[in-house]
Amino acid sequence: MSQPIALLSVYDKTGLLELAKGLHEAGVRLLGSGGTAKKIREAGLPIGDVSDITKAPEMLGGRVKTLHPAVHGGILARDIPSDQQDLEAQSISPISIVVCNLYPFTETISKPTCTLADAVEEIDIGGVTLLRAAAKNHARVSILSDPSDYQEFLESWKQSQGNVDQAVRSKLALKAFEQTAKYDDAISGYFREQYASAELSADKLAGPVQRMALRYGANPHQKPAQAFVTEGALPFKTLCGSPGYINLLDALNSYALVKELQEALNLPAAASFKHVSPAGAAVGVALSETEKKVYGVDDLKEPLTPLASAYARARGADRMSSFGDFVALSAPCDLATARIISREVSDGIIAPGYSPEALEVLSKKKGGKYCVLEIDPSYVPPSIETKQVYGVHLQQNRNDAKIDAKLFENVVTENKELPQEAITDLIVATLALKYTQSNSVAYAFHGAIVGIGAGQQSRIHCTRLAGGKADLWWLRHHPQVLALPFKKGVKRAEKANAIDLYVSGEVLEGGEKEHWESLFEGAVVPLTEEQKKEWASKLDGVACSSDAFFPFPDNVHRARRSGVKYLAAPGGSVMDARCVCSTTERLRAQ
Ligand code: 93A
Repeated sequence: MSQPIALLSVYDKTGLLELAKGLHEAGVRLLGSGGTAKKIREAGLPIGDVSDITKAPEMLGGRVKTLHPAVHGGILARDIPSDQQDLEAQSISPISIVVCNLYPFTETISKPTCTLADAVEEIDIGGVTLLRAAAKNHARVSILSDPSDYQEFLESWKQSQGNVDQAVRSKLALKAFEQTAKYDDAISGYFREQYASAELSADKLAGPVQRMALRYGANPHQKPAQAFVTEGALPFKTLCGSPGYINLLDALNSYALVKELQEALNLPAAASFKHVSPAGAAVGVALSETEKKVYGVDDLKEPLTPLASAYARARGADRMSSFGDFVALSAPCDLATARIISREVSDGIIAPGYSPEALEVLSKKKGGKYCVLEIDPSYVPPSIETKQVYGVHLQQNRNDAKIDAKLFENVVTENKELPQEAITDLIVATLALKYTQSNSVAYAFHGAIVGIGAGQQSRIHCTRLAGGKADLWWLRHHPQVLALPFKKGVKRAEKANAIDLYVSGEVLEGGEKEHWESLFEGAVVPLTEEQKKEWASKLDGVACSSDAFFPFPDNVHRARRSGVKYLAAPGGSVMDARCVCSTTERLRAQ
């Protein structure tokens, strides 16, 4: 058998001499590229130059060192007769071991003085080719891409007298592939930044771009931050303002929700997001005169379009939580919707378009800094989604569960009646849960979320939280609330806060009490517990959805106290029968 050959070409020369010495002692013939061969030779070890086999000098200032059929033929040849014949015909010797690590591209580009030319020069071509070729042919070749593997490899080489286990070669090949992938990621990331990026200056924000630099991440100290896609362009463009990291989390999740709502119910939909969960979501069901008052849109000059009704409902369900929201619309924003938004404290909006008048209104908000994003409605996200937590990549298929009327066909109670309005509300509630922090419960009525209990560790806490919010929402319909004698000039957000304190019956003291009272003309009579109870009993026909089974019937009882008549939850609890039975009993009792 001919003498095995190792080809060495490393930028990081850590452990190189020990490895070369060991391989030499084990009878391996060494070949090296310029600097690598020099270092080994200077240590007194015999090593040939790559040019001995290529019969060509390194050229172009080092850009071509190992790129040659004599090298890659020697690496890629399989143990099959036709490959062996090819090698013999060209007088090429097979190479058994490749030792290679790459030019430090990432370190170079992280230097503030790095120019584009510096970065370009640091792109390793021959080394990547060595790694890939040797890793591809790992059925025969061992590829050492990490100095920390040298010692162990030497031992197995010696022990096996040159026949290292396939498992060893496979593991080494995987490592080499991971390294070239990471290296390519760094290169494409750098060029994305150079050639396909919108910076924070307004003039560059016009067209769709592949990458967008963000001021910072989830917190101001989390820098740098960016948003990008690896193919094509980002599915949205910025028409006004500059979105932050959390804005984008809200925008993309909320748009996905409204898009699905519109597809499921064939009505324009709107959502009001805060901290990556919906505070409200609704479809465009027309508002009654009372609802217009409750949602604070009775004084709007423009007639309410279905889209405007959807946003009024989404924004009005939980006005406290929606303060400073991110808005998503399923249809192009019209003037009426823009007018409602313009009066509220809000951070930004995403929609598949804007009428010129609507855009004009929104562009003036927040002193011209209101974030206005236009999403491409035809965009289809990839089916696999990956995120990284504490350095660990988590990957899953996108949640493509279809939420439509079909999902609610399995009615398990005695009462099988499920009116169309209830199906609409169940779809709204269940779809909202799909885009809410996991472990949550939502109540919906008249095509809108009226209470959502998001991301609680206990199911009954979700049900209570959502129920509590629905109760407050319903109390806001009480004639005494609608007649609260607010002084002229009290701001909308301040009114919302004052009403919230009134309906929740908070006991105020001192300065807070004084301030609250100062908002009204004259004294305000509080709602008594009896009045609240009596009013609560008037609410019926609410739909409630849960993203996991109810472990105990207490959830059913709690939901019923907030007017819930239709419950949707996955089965699977040992208490399923009890929960179903409680539902039937509760409804029969009333
Ligand atoms: O410029 S290169 O892409 N052209 C090549 O043909 C080539 N072959 C190996 N760089 C090349 N290499 C890289 O040179 C290796 O990846 C290694 O990082 C470095 C080793 O160079 P030297 O042996 O001269 O120190």
